[in-house]
Amino acid sequence: MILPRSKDELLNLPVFLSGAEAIANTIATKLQGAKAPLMYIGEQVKLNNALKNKILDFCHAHNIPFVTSWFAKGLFDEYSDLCLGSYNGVFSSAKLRDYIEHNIDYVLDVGTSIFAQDTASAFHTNTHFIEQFSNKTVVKGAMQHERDLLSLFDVLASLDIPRHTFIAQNFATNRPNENDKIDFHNLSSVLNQLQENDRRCYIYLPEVGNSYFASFGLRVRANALGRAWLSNPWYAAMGTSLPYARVVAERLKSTELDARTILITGDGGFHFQLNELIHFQKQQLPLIIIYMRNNIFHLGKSGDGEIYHCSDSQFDVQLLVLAYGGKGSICHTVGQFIEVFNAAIEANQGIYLIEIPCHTAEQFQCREIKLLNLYINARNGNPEATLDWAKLVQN
Ligand SMILES: Cc1ncc(C[n+]2csc(CCOP(=O)(O)OP(=O)(O)O)c2C)c(N)n1
Repeated sequence: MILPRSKDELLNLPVFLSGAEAIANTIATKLQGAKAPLMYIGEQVKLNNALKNKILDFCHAHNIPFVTSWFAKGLFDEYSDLCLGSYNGVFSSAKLRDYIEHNIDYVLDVGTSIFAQDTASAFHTNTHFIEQFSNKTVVKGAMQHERDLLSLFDVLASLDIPRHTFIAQNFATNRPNENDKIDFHNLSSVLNQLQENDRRCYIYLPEVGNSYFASFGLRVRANALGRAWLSNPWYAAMGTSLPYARVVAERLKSTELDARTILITGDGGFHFQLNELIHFQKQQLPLIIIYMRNNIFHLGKSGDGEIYHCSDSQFDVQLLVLAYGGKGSICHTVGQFIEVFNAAIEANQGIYLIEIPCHTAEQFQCREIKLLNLYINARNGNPEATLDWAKLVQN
């Protein structure tokens, strides 16, 4: 086997893409005829900063709003005017759905998965408007480092494409009342308000479990690390959020970026990666842990068996963080959470664990999980759920 002599040789392979002009011209013609175009960005862009920047430049040059798939969440500043957040059919917020499903007339779909994966396609509920939308151009990279997509955007940048009119949308969520119970149903709204009013970027590490689904409601800021939301997909093994958080915290420390590492986790997923905590203590890495405590493995639970009891009401997680030189608090209300969270953000020192006692009642679940459960119940033939789901989809 002949290996390249250097890394540069690998990166500079010739681009055999004779059709770039033809594709770019088609896109330009479509954009010229469109009144409300949209760029839909997928996971191929996740590890390619150059491509991400070219897409951003293109959108800014022509005033084209963009939205990511769920798998590409965390790449862009979701508080900027052109970034509409991440879209996933019926699982998206009502305001985002309304804009996308009633306004757009052309979609440029860039770097989405070759296979329609269920988490990114609204769990195959047939409610993913973009997936079914016909006036769409789909471009997927087939070369190393997406060099074909990079050259396509170079050609696009040289073409005469109009600047579109786009009126900034307001996707802000209401701030829950300070006296409300804090739980999965309002966690993302509370964090969004806090992030909106804070110039420091919160880098979120949601663990697989209810936390993963609740975190799709988060609005994230861009930062120099390139990602503000990192997680394994929901099928993947639990147990990576703390190692991911460690790498993020190490990078923040070495680059002196004014951002914060924020882990959101269920108790089950957290307990079996505790071995990582010692490194935060040894390296004096700041970390905020939002510990959603329900003493069970809740996501995917299908019975009341002992097997789901991952913790015990006697277990004192506050003493555990103390052992690692950290601090913690228990928060029952939105007001308590805001106070404790702000103090931890300011202090930016060591481990700070915010324990939120969580209820399993439906009213305290996040919107995404409620919808998923409704859909599963409808598919299982529950008559009430079938009716509710049909109503929801019609709307
Ligand atoms: C290693 C591993 N075991 C099991 C699962 C299946 N699984 C996905 S979510 C989940 C429950 C998560 O419980 P917890 O961390 O307590 O969070 P909760 O859903 O209760 O908020 C389980 C068991 C998995 N993804 N990975």
